Amino acid sequence: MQPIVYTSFTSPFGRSVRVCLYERGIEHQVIPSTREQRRVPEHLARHPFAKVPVLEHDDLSIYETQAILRYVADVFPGDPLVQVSRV
Ligand SMILES: N[C@@H](CCC(=O)N[C@@H](CS)C(=O)NCC(=O)O)C(=O)O
Repeated sequence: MQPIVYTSFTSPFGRSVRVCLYERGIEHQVIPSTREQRRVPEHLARHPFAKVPVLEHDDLSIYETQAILRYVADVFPGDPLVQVSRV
């Protein structure tokens, strides 16, 4: 199943998720979420703090950007998304 990203188009957190999916070459569906839509029970079941982004993939639903980015990096193979340089 194609991942689904619930986000708002102005969200820098949502953009991070989309950039990582893009870097991995993963097609995904974006569902824009307004402030009002984030407060309905369906969204609160996805994100208890009524925020975005949320990633749904297969039977998994993940919130918190760092957790989503780690999931994307782990599940979709590719080059490292983070490079640590030591000087
Ligand atoms: N700690 C969260 C922060 C997410 C967050 O603050 N998202 C903002 C959009 S950039 C949001 O949903 N704000 C809506 C609100 O607070 O009503 C994460 O890292 O994903």
